Parts: sequence; structure tokens; C-alpha cells
Amino acid sequence: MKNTLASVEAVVDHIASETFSPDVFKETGVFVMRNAIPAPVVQAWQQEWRTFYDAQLAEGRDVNKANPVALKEQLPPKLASMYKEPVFAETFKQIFGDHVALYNHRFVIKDKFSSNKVFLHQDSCYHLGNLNKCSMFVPLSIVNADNGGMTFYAGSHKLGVLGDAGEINPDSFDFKWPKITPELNPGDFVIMNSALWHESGPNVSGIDRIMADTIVQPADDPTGKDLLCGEWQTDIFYSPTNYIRYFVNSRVLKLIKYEKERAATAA
Ligand SMILES: O=C(O)CCC(=O)C(=O)O
Ligand SMILES: [Fe+2]
Repeated sequence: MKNTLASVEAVVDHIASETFSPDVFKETGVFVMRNAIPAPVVQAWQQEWRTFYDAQLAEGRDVNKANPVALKEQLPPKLASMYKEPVFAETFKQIFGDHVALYNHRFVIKDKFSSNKVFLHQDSCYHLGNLNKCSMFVPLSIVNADNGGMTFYAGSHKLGVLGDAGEINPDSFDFKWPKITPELNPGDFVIMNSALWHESGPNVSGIDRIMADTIVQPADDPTGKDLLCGEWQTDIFYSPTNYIRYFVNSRVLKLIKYEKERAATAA
């Protein structure tokens, strides 16, 4: 039984463990690693976050209009290099093999400036390079349904990329994926296939939900930024930043053009 809804349902209760299971992850597209990061390491990150937040964010920040939860401000060095903690490479080797690279590292937070829900989507349609990517979400706060914890549609990565970018309508399919909203504590982390559908509710408890969101991929992808382990398997590199420059004409360029025309007409 492979690549069916039943094969997802058979393992969905094994989605969280202190030991990573590549077989479960293959079926579900999501896995929760429990107590995986050494406590002193997590405490140092939490301390760094508090100092950074109080000094630079608490009084107001430049909320990202395209994606309010995605923090725009430059992270301090200790938080910018979190992905180098060895447990991450050890886990991702089991998915991607010996050579693992970084695609992107950022924070996604729900504080008083970005407490709203995030609509159901998959991330792959926003990525450059190869589609064989995973996110890891590393909480520095508690995470639950009340402070906007993420919900994952286990198995939905099996459908691959749906052809457009935006809010998915789960009712447009004649099957339903099991939904899970894991409670997380600092020290845990979540691994998610980038094609997996996910969403999150509003933060109604008022306890800030703080997570790093790191995207990793095999080291043969030319969009890699740094190595987690192994060696580069490509000699060609290019940057995903400001990707519209790679097009003469495109959907995004058309939207920009239409928006400019609309603004000019309205004026
Ligand atoms: O922070 C969240 O709840 C979800 C963020 C997310 O999925 C994204 O930015 O792609
Ligand atoms: Fe996402």
C-alpha cells in the first residue's frame, strides 16, 4: 500500500517522537521531533530573542505586508545561525543524504503586530531551484492552537505542486487529509515537506508565538546559501532574491503592470 490516504492514516499517530522516522515522514510529509535540541542551546537562543525583541521590535516593527508573520528585521548572529546546530543536519541527512544545504532561514512570529491567521497554502510554489525542499520550524516559545500554532494536512504533499500560489480550497478535492495541530515546547522542532498544505489560526491567548522557519534542501540545488553538512554538489549558484529579474514577462510582472495602470486610472 503506497501513496494512498490509507497509508497516511496508518501512521498518523506516529508523527511525533524523540527519534526521527523517515518512513513515517515520507507518508505524512510532517514530523515532530520531541526534546531534540539541548536545553542550554535553546535557552541561549531564547535569551538572544528576548534581548533582540525588547531592543528592536517591541516598540513597533516594519510588518511585512505580503506575509505579516515573516519577520523582516535582520536577526542577531546567534539566531541567524541556528540552523547549524548539529541535530538538524543529523535529521536531514536521513531525508536528503549526506550533503545538505540551506535555502532560507527566517523567523515567523505571532505577536501583537501580526496576530492574525495564515490561510491554507503550500510553500513550494514560492520557491526557486529544485522542489525537493523541507522546512523546519523551531519554536522558542510554547506553541498551541491558542497562540496561532500551525495545522498540517498530513499526506497532502503527495499531490505535489497545485499550479498556482495562494489559498487552497480543501473542499475542491474528493478526499480529506488528517489535520494535526501539534503542541510544541522549546526543544522540539517540526519538519515539513514544502509541498505540504498548512495553515494557522489567530493568536488569541496573547502569548507570543515565536518560531524559526528554516528551509533546507540537497546540496546539489543551485539556490543553496550555506551547507548544513557534507559538500556542495553543484558549481553553479544563483540567488532567489528579487526573482522577477529573471523574467522578460511573467504573471508577477503583469500584476505589477496592471496595478500601476489601476493606480494611474484611479488618480
Ligand atoms: O507562521 C505561520 O503560522 C505560518 C507561516 C507560513 O506558513 C509561511 O510563511 O509560509
Ligand atoms: Fe507556509
